[in-house]
Amino acid sequence: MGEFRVPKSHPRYWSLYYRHKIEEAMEKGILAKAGPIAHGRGEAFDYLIGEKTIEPAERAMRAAVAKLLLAKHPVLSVNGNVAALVPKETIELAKALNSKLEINLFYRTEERVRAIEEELRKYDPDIELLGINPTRRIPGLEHERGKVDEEGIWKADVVVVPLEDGDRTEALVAMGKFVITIDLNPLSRSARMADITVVDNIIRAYPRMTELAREMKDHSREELLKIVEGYDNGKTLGDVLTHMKNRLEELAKEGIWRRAEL
Ligand code: PTJ
Repeated sequence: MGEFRVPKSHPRYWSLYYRHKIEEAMEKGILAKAGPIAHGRGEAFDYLIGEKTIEPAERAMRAAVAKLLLAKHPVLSVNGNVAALVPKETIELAKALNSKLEINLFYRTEERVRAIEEELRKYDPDIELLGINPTRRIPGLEHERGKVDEEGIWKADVVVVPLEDGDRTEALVAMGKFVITIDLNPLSRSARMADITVVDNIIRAYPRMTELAREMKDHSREELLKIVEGYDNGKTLGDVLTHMKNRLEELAKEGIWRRAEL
């Protein structure tokens, strides 16, 4: 496997670093063929928000963590892109939230499930992983795309489905699940269908959600409920679009030509 040789001084170091992670994951059989396409789309939207966590995302993360701490049976879903980018951070977040982890794939093959399991076990060999032998089906989705674990997503009251296809998000909402997604594209179907949408790069969002979970775990039920009830996903998505519009307008006014710091 090729080594990552780009010097840290490169202005796009982190972008190239995560691309390398995507390439490596492809070689290890973790990623779906469509994985790099999804990654590229994410990168494009990250440019538009300014490659940082914006206030509407922080607001969504706070509500998401509150809801997950209140949940009876929270589940974090793991797909190929998530295992490629944030394997360790996913395990840390699951532990901070006391949540189950389920490998759940849009393009499911048993080889990919095994490759993802192997990747996650590098960071914790004893971690409980669901989704290896799923026995249930999400109603309305055909065979491979709909498989879920009886003890995981099937039973869950709150599910986090990051970097997810919109059709599946909608099917989970129709099953009565409270659905949280992480998606850099605020216009995607997933972003529009979920109960809470965190428009941020999962690379920034998961570590921040872990911090929030540790900070908020001693909050009372009432405090957590107040955060969830005061949250409005429609407003959050609108605020993300306004952020993008304002940012582009400001850049257009100030000029971007030969501005190296952007
Ligand atoms: O591993 P599998 O088989 O479950 O397949 C995973 C992919 C991602 C290929 C599959 O779920 C898929 O096709 O998803 P979509 O419909 O391309 O949606 C993925 C969404 O994630 C897009 O809206 C991207 O903008 C967004 N995205 C990509 N990378 C990131 C991201 N959002 C947050 N952080 C990222 N790093």
